[in-house]
Amino acid sequence: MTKDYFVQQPPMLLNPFDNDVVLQQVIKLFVPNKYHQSWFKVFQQFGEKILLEVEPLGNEAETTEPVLINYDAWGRRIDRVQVPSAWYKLKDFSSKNALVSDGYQREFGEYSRIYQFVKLFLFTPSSAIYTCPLAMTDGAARLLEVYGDNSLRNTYFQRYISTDPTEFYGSGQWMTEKTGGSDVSETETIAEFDGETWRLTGPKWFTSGITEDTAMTLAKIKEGHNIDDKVSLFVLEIYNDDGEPNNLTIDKLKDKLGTRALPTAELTLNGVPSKLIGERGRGVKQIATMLNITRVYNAISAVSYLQRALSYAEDYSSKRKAFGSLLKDLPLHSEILTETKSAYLGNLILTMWTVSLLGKTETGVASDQEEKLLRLLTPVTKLYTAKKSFAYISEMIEAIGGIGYLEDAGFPKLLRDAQVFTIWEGTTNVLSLDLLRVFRKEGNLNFWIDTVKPNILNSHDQDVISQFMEIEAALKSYLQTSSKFMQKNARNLSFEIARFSILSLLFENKDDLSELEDIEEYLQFWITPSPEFHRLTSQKRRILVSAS
Ligand code: MFK
Repeated sequence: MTKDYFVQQPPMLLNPFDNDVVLQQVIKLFVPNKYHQSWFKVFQQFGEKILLEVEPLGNEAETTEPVLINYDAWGRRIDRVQVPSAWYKLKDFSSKNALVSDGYQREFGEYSRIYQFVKLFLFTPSSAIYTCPLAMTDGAARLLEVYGDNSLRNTYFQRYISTDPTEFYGSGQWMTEKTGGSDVSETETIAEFDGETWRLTGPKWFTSGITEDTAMTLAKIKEGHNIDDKVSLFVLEIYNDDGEPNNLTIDKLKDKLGTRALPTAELTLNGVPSKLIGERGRGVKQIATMLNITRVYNAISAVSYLQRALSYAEDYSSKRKAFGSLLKDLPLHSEILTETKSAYLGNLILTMWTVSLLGKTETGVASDQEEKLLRLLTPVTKLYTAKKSFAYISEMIEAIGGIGYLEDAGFPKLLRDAQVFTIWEGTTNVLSLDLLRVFRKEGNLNFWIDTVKPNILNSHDQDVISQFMEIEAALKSYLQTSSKFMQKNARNLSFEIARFSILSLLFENKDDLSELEDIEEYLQFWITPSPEFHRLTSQKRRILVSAS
């Protein structure tokens, strides 16, 4: 008879809303009491749907990766991207559950974006990152809301925000070309008017959401022999009425580190019929509207992935024994979990602040200061959450030990996917430089200092106050330095703006967060000076030299 050896109980995915007290507390900070009960009921039920519907679809999509079939048996070029039916079911689920629509129906006024983003938060880690097409669709909707004419608003916009899967359109965002992922002004795609429509010709190099319906893209307008210096913005339909690629070839699917269920293609446009959006030559400025939405999606996705890894590691720590104790009772193991939870809380509260400012701005109730804060916090939140998410997911995989490293246990996917959050929608460097663009445009940083400083001073925590004074002085000095010096320090600045924004939010809401048992420890984590703080403050002499 064979002996029954020990088999470890695995960590379980539980209802992601019910089991997340941090999320519940943070939501309460940003929305009025009158919504708490009814929203929480919706989120609880939505959490059940995630377990019962989305998780199986996501798993199915992950196990059957997209395939590109360029030719049929007869040698005809067909360029068909084959994805499992689960991928389309995720799309249907998204429209039925109003994952884009909620942000535009605005049932809860300025709070509608928070409502929407909580649902996206719950959806994302189970969805095989179908959130990526949703991000682009939402960004496309916002573009048309701001820049679209009536015809575009009555057609594509209505479809992007539809809750009827037979009407719903998803959109891609085709910016990247071989000439530039960051510097999109170098685009080689040309737009020519043929008397009836604009026709686009050129290469597109990183086109996610190739199975969606439309795409927003950039091209330079050519008239006769003249080609514009600046890019313009266009919308196009990816497939024609017969379901074939619409005057374009799909040349290759990217072989990516993560997000493998999401088809990302290389394309050649061969005269794709397109519509011009907004003003000619203002493509970069206009598509930035879309980027600012997708960057907030990036942040919520990064934080949701971090939460998923943490929830697995926490559950595991209450099931796994080592050295005579459950892992959760081992001081060092528990310390790492607490540190990760602190990171999660801080990143979530920062993201929700940004989401709340987005909602206020879009519904016209934001003050001038809040609009400026949104512009500043969007790149900062995106870059910060991406970096922290990847680092702490790695910690949580380590906390699960050897099984954490196994593909068939499901954890490595979290880390592989999370790497994209640092690249997609702009790298950490590009976003740090975007912060400098905010400085240049806004002239000074007083609107940020005026917002966070009172909360820092009210903390009566001398350590935090003196750190803030140093950062405030450093920031003011930096604004006087050379562009090169500022660029070199842009990451340090961004990271510290993120940390002090989080500290400000935590101190402002400390009493309301008191239900979180370890709130003092979470605060301490954020108070501890970061490497970026040391880098910024240890360079005062260099600042003076650079400024002189
Ligand atoms: C989820 C899975 C994904 C699957 C895999 C994907 C892998 C990754 C594939 C990729 O390729 S991701 C890379 C995506 N690319 C980007 O995110 C673009 C990164 N580059 C930037 O963000 C640049 O900053 C940007 C192209 C937006 C601008 O560069 P420029 O050409 O130097 O812009 P410029 O001249 O400073 O600004 C032009 C106008 O836009 C200015 O306005 P004005 O003309 O009125 O002065 C700017 O103020 C405005 N602007 C720029 N960024 C803005 C903005 N306005 C508002 N918000 C912003 N963020």
